[in-house]
Amino acid sequence: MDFKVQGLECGHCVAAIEKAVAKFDPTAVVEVEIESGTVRVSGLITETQARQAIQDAGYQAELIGAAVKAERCCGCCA
Ligand SMILES: [Cu+2]
Repeated sequence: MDFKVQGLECGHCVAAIEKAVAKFDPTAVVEVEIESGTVRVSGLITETQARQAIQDAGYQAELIGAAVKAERCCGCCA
């Protein structure tokens, strides 16, 4: 799953997020793209846990898939 995360600036931010995610799932793979502010989390960790982990590290996380889905809706279910 991919998250849009605000405030990512350097390797320390990445390390903080990796550490927080590892608390929930030590085998999870975290890929961070600082320039776009994207964090990809793969593993057994759930979306709720991953979001919680990123927030525990001090960042706001928004699931990208969900946002795209909402934007693409025709409006019938708004
Ligand atoms: Cu940083």
